[in-house]
Amino acid sequence: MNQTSAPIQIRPKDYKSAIKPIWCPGCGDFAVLNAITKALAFLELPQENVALISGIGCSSRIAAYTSVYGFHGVHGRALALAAGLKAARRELTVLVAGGDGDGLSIGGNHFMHACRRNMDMTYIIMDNRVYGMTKGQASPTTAADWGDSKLTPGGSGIRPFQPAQLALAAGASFIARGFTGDPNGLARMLVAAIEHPGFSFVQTLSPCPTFRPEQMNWKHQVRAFEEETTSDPLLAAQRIQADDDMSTGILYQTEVPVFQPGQGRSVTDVSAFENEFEL
Ligand SMILES: Cc1ncc(C[n+]2csc(CCOP(=O)(O)OP(=O)(O)O)c2C)c(N)n1
Ligand code: SF4
Repeated sequence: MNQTSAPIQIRPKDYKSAIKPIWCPGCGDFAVLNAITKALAFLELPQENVALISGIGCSSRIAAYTSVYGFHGVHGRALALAAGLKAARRELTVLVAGGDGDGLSIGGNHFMHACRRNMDMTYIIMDNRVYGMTKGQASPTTAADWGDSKLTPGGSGIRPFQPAQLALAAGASFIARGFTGDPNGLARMLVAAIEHPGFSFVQTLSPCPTFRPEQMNWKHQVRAFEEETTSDPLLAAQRIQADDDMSTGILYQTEVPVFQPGQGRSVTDVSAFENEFEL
């Protein structure tokens, strides 16, 4: 008798590793992990065709918690590592994840250039507006008056970035803001980000109940962006500027040539440089 075997369906849990997360109870990062695994299962991407690169921080531990290829890298250097990987292995789906400190402070320069370079990858900033791993210092997305401590008496006194505004100014072609309180919405957003050709930026509001317990109220403050996604950068800039950094949705999406070294370009043989610089 002919046996027809049903196709093996890949499930979100298949993308999780055997390592149990050590995030604090209630940390938003659990929901980011779930959203990533749901998005990968929806897209039916084989584990061996995906890589998740991260920096350093509580959020950056995420690479170890998945079963796809991973690299838990160096603080602020996840995007640089990812760019190198994508240049060498263009067939891989490359995801990058880390904290607001990792991506916007020490890694801020890499972020700007990743936006304008537009290599095909998805970057998730798990934004808790604090340095969680190092016990609660102000980050570039922390309000100026938050965090009265010996290090920052009365708060840092420095105005925060709006990450979406920064991404737009730097030339990102896909800008979204998600929330861990809506993991299914976040998963759908990640599917759109992964499918977008080019650099997709997904700022994810991910509460840190340990150092910012007041963020547990985000579920009452976060709302969906009222407008449809725009491809007009001026309109996007106005909307992002007028927003309080708490509205979720795909804010901006446009088509820009994707940068892939070696694709459609001539590649210089390194030995040619040796001749040029010979004394
Ligand atoms: C080069 C370097 N500088 C500083 C540190 C210390 N450090 C580790 S994690 C971190 C910040 C973590 O904050 P964030 O990136 O926002 O992630 P979270 O822990 O909040 O998820 C810092 C400053 C480091 N590991 N390496
Ligand atoms: S310190 Fe904050 S960011 Fe880090 S695991 Fe705990 S709740 Fe999450």
